[in-house]
Parts: sequence; structure tokens; C-alpha cells
Amino acid sequence: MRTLLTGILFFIFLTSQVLAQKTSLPHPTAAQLAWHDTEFYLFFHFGPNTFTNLEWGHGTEIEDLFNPTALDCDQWCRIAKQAGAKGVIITAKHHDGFCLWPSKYSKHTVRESKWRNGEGDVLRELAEAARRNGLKLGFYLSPWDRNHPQYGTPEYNEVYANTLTELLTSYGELFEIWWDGANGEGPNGKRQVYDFHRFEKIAAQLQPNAVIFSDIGPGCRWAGNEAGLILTETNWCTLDTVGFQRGAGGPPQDTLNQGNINGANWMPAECDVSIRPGWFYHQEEDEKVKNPDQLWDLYLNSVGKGANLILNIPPDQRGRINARDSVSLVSFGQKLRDGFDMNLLKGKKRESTGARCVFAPKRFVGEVNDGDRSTYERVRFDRVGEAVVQFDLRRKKHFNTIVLREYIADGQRIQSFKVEAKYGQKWKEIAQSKTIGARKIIQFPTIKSRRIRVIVLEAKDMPLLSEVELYKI
Ligand code: FUL
Repeated sequence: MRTLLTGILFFIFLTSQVLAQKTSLPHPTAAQLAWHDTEFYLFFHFGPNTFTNLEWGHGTEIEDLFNPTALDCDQWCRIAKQAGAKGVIITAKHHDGFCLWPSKYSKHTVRESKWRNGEGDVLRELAEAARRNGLKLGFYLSPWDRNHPQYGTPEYNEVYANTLTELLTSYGELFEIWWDGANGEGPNGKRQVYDFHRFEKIAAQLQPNAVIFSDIGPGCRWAGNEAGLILTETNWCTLDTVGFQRGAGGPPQDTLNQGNINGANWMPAECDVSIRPGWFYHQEEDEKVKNPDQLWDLYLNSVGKGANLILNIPPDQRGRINARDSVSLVSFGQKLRDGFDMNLLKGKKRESTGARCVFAPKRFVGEVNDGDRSTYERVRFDRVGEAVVQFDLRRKKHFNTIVLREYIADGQRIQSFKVEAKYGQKWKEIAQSKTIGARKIIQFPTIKSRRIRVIVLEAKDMPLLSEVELYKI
């Protein structure tokens, strides 16, 4: 009887713990979870600057300047696919205010240009090409506008709200909306008090699956630099935003980069960077295109550190991606495909470590090497420093890369961990790191071993690992 009672009490205790965990930590919305899966996408900076060789247009450029001679959004999307990108985001309107679609709320658009006799719509062409190629779509709509006559007055909020509504209702489903914090008005320039609250409401209503990017989200956060890098081994998907604003009043750059361990909001980092020094196409930068190894390095330091990567590829004056950029991208994409082709742990025997908790709801429980990120294992955390997962590869294999994923649907928990491999009778540390989050990729000099194990050193709560993968890249 006593045993039964103790058993029941223990069960109630565990159930309450499981429930408590589900609610106590900030965790992603369904839209944010889908965004995490998007991982890597291309950015296209395209507009009058492409033709004037500027980075920040003045807003006074004549519309006829915009005249791509051979626009081919299918080419952009084919290359994006080959690069391994899962989506594309375009500067629908950059700071110069020029709209790449015939907006009803501006007189500075493709409609006022000679291009396609004023009948063109770059967004339409890109939206259609993206769908044909199975890519998600997003729009950058600069709040700062150097052209619009109403910029700097309360009426501009109406203009921006209308423009946003137009964008969010005309081109199908979007996965991200990009709000750039930049403003170069200077001390004597126009001052705009933006009604971001209203814009957020419009976005939530019209595109509930789109995640809003800005210095303080609300969907995802700027990673604090434009080099595309998470700079340390720490990247929390949580951030405190109270008291901060978009743009100059944003959180400190290192906070944006690392997040806040106990931050109140789920607001993961997005790393933005250009394949060239500039964001727009400049012929003189043709020799400065990042090579596949540099792109690989960017990938490891963004996606490989739990962030998303948005890589800018500026189309040229023809409206096509330059051959230098595409060669580099396609070869990077090949490296991604080849590199992560063969998970050495797939189907391999999991060795018992005694640290596995089997009280997770059955429908969620899965092996950490089942290739399914929607299943996870809970790991009891009363034995700090013990192996939580251990694998036998059956015979010695060469490997140099480990990939770990946390089950972030229930929050981010792991603060630090290490990986060991067995040599003879001894375990030797081969890697040590901090957070994991959506995905951690660690590379180390190639080793040959038969057994490998992961040890969680610190965690905020019961660790939930969803995947462990091992590769020789
Ligand atoms: C910055 C902008 O000022 C640049 O022109 C570019 O769009 C970059 C992605 O964001 O804040």
C-alpha cells in the first residue's frame, strides 16, 4: 500500500514538473518555430542604388534610373535553392523610398519609371518565382523614408500602415517582415515618431505566420552586427526589451548578440551580412565576393550557433545575380549538402547512461538520433556532469563535426556542455561549449573513435535534446 502511495505521489510530482516546465520558460510561437526551421535565406538589396552606385539613396533620384535590362527573379530563386537557402527577402522599399511595386501610397515607384512602360512589379515577379521554387518570401519595408513628403509628420504613420497593408495583402503568405532601425537624418533632420504598435497589429492580423525582425522584434532580433556572426559560444533566444526601442535606442550590441539568459521574450537572433562589402551591387566590388569557405564560416557562426542567417546577394543592373556571386553560392550549397549528407549516428546503438528520464509524454518522445526534430528526450538533471547520451558506432570511424539541437518548443535550457570520445579505455574531451538552442554545430580536428558521448554541464531546467548528429565533413 505504502509503495503504491509513494508511486502515485512520485507520479503526481513528475507530472506537475512536466507541466511546470511547459509554462515557466519563454518559448517560441508556432510562427517562430517555423522561422527557426527556415534557418538560412537570401536577402536581395535592389533598387535605384543599384543604378546610382550608392548605398543610401537620397530619395530624389528620378524614377527612370531604375531600369533593369533583363530582370530574372527565377534566376535569383534557382540560385537560392542551389545555395541551400529556404527563403528570400527583398528590399520592397529601402531608405530612398522607391517602391519596387506600384504602390497606391507613393509617387516614387516602378510605375513612374520607364521600366516595362511603368507596368512592372518586381515583388510580383519575385513572389511568383519564389513559389515556383518552393522558397518562403519576406519583405523589407524601411520605416525611414527620404522621399515621402509626409515623412516626419504624424500622417506618415497612416502612409506606412497603408503601405504595409498593401504589401501584406497582395503577394501571398510571408514568413518575415524586416524593419530596419537605420536613420541618417542627423540632428537637424526630420523626426518621425513611428506608431510601431499599430504596424505590429496590422502584421499580426494580416500575416499571423510572419515573424517581425527588428532590434527588439517582436518576432526575431538583430544580432547586433552586420558581419553575420554570433561572436561567442553563447546565444540565448530570449531577450528583455523593456525600455529599449528600435534603432538608436536598441539594446547594447553584445546583448543583441548573446541574448539574455533569463530574458522575458522569445526573440531569437538573425545574423545579417552581405556576400560583398556593400548591400547594393557595385561593379568595383566584383572581386570582393566572399568565397565558399568564407560563406561556410559564416554559416557555422550563425546557424551553427542557434541563429538564422540572412545572406545578402545584390542583383546587378541587369536584374540578375552576377556570375561571381552565383559560383560562390552554388559551391557553398554543394558543401552544405555533401557535408550534412551522412549522419554517422543514424541507426546507431544508443548506450545506456542511466541519465535518461522516461516520463515524458509518449507522443513527444523519440530517439535523439531519429532525424526528427519534433521528438525529444528529457534528460534528468540531478547528476550534473554525467553523460546524457552515448553512442556506439560499432566500429571506429573518422569524424570532425557534431550537431546538437535542443527541443526549443519548450524553451532553451542548456547553458554549457561538453563532448567526449573514447580512446582505448579512456574518455577524452573533444569539444566544450555554451548554449545549444535551435542548432549547434561544432567542428574539431578529425578524430577516429568508436564511442562518443555528450555531457550537459549546466542547464536552467531539465535539458531536452531533440537531435545529436555526427559527421565527417
Ligand atoms: C542597414 C541599412 O542602413 C543598410 O542599407 C542595409 O539595408 C542593412 C541591411 O541594414 O541598417
